[in-house]
Amino acid sequence: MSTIAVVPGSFDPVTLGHLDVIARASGLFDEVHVLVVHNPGKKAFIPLEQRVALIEASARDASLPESVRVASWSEGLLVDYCTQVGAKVLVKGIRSQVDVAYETPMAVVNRDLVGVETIFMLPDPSHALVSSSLVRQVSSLGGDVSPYVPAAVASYLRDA
Ligand code: COD
Repeated sequence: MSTIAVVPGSFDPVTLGHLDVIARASGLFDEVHVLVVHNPGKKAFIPLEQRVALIEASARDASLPESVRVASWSEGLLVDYCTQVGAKVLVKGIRSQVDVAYETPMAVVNRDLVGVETIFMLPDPSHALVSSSLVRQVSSLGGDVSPYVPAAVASYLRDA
């Protein structure tokens, strides 16, 4: 039976840190579903469909395997998606103790809800300080974000 892992996030926008975690996960699991989750409590910077398209373009440019798929989810629990596709694992990137503190309760609840396990993965240290919010801030103020994001995202933000 193939093992499916879900890498969820807002990906608003996808960064080189996210892409590093997705690439590492693709080496460990038969299928990796990168799931762009709509958070109704957050005002999106980039529309959901565009975030999906940017991850698809970035995965292609990085020559990630076809086992990496991109989807979006805007109804209900994250684990409902996992149940729907038969995924047993969530992969979350961890940059610091702050991420551990934020992610740990969610990991426990997700396991209680449907038995999905969460794996914490460390990015390459060169990407560990990158966040989507930092990219949004630099881009909004007219700065160059190309060191932090895939080329497709840098180009989208330049033209936006
Ligand atoms: N390097 C490595 N990992 C990174 C980096 C980086 N530079 N930047 C971010 N990450 C990790 C984050 O720690 C996170 O694990 C993931 O990448 C996604 O990050 P973001 O910022 O795109 O997304 P978030 O933090 O807004 O998370 C959105 C989720 C939907 C994943 C989250 O809110 C979630 O799991 N929600 C669960 C909703 C639910 O079902 N709740 C009920 C039960 S808990």
